[in-house]
Amino acid sequence: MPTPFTALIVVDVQNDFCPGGALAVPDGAAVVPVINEMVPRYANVVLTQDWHPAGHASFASAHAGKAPFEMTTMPYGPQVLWPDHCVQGTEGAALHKDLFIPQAQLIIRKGYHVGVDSYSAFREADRVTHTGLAGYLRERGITEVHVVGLATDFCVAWTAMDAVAAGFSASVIESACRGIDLGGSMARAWSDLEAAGVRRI
Ligand code: VGL
Ligand code: ZN
Repeated sequence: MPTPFTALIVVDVQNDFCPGGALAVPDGAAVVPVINEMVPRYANVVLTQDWHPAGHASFASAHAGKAPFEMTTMPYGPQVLWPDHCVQGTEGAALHKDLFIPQAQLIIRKGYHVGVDSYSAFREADRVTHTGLAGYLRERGITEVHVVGLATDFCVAWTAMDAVAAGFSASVIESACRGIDLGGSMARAWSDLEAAGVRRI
């Protein structure tokens, strides 16, 4: 149950991650009514948007000879290469039209540095550049986060694990998430989440 010190973080419920989008998560739009229904129980709600400049380094199209879903090595480590998605200001980067969260207090955008990906809403993939979300939550007296949205095995999982790393208690609400499941990434995400102390609701 949320307390007055719990924030719901709604991760990347954007057109490109829904059926018909550039990086569609299977059944991704199914999270929309589930999230709409839970939101009134929260005093604090934060949304995130994956928000890449054109030519972003996480796009396969930015790497000669590479195809989407292949791996590459970035200065900060291994990186999955994705189809072009969530380009700043495009319809694909917009929130799903049926997501209804008028009381959301903050929209945090991430992945806007052209050379660095950011699955986590707290910390970019270089693991040192912070987005400011932890400071925002802390200043508002929030101690706990519930994480929902897309995709379970990437942005949801990394956000929940970084929430714990930043000192918050964190839960992932499974019925309000859907995953990509690339090469066993769903099973790995759930075991990493458990090991990090994230609760699975
Ligand atoms: C995501 C892959 C690339 C996500 C974002 O929202 O899970 N996945 N960019
Ligand atoms: Zn992305």
